[in-house]
Amino acid sequence: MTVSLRAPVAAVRRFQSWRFGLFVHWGLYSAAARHEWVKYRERLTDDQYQPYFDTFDPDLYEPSAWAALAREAGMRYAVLTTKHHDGFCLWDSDLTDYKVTRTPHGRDAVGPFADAFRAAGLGIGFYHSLIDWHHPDFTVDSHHPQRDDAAARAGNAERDMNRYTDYLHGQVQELLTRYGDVDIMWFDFSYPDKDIHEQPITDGKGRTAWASERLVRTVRSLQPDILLNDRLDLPASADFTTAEQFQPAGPVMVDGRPVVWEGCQTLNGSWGYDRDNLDDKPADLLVRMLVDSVSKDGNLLLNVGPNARGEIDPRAVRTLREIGAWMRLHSAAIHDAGPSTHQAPDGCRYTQRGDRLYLHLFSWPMKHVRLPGLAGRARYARFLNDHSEVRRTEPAAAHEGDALTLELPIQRP
Ligand code: FUL
Repeated sequence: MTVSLRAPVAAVRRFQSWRFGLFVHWGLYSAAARHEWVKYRERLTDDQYQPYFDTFDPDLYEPSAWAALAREAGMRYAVLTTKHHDGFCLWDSDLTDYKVTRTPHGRDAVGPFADAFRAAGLGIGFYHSLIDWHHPDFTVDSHHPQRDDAAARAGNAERDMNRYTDYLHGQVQELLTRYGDVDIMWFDFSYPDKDIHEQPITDGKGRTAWASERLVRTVRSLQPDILLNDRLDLPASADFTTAEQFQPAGPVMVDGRPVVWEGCQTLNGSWGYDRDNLDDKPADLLVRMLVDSVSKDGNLLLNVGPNARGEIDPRAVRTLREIGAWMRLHSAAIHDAGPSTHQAPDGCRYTQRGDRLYLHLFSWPMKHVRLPGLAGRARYARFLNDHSEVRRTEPAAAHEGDALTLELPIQRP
């Protein structure tokens, strides 16, 4: 049997129709509450990190509340960190004791997540770190995670990567056989240094740590419709490209062709719960990022970092609700929508769904907006928030150009 490295087109289209999703970074680092990279950044030893494991007791973990909030925000899918770089597993893996069922919580956390989000009608994805600061066959030591570090990487020549590969593949199999249909497998092997990114980690015999092609074949044979992101060292398997914390200038191109892409954004620069970081992006900026993404044919995966009790903090809740208030009235311009072939005027974006063109004004102009190329093209114009008519003026004569002019009220709706 031959298994394609790519997801079926219908699954990719469905993913694109969702447009807006929730990213959830949750793990032991949520207790440290100062960034999910805390172990690396502060060079914490395993012993120093251990208290977060010994006390992990998210007594308020209620994924149906997360799912309800995601729905309210107008999101259509959610991606959970099953294992982040620290190696801690949120499910009851048979392959390690470094897992949620050995903490005071004592229960699987991935199953309830999958059930709650599916029950709310949302798609689900699993983030899974390919690098592992806890596994003895992957890390040099916990002070020295193998990332961006040539010396640490050179140490790999002495290693046998097979044990780590077996572990990784075995864990992915667990995730893809225990929880029903999974829509997205969001692997993470991302190195800021592009040169390093392009060279897979190998041992002395040239074996890569994650044997990507075999891994992808396993994933696809277990879940034929699943989507994979582009963070394996195997471009042929990427169903979508990831833009991390930036808005691409236009539709994302790879080798001169537009590709499916998903931007991922934090609320405040940290993916994990970061208690003292008040650098929150306001909801209206996040709405503009969402609109901008859709206008460039992308999705937005917006992150929250629940705290160690399992709750999304009140500031994040407020932001998501504010986005939800906008989505309640404007989601027609987002879900199932995509870019337009029309060129939006400066400071504006177009999204389009069928023959409906949605104009998004990032700043409120003085009374009029001119839409080049649209003279004679619009049957009707209205606001989305209240379906009130927007009066429009066509050019009176050919020499007046091809712009349609909309008349706007003084007060921004
Ligand atoms: C990065 C990771 O290192 C971050 O911690 C986060 O998970 C982000 C989405 O991907 O590469």
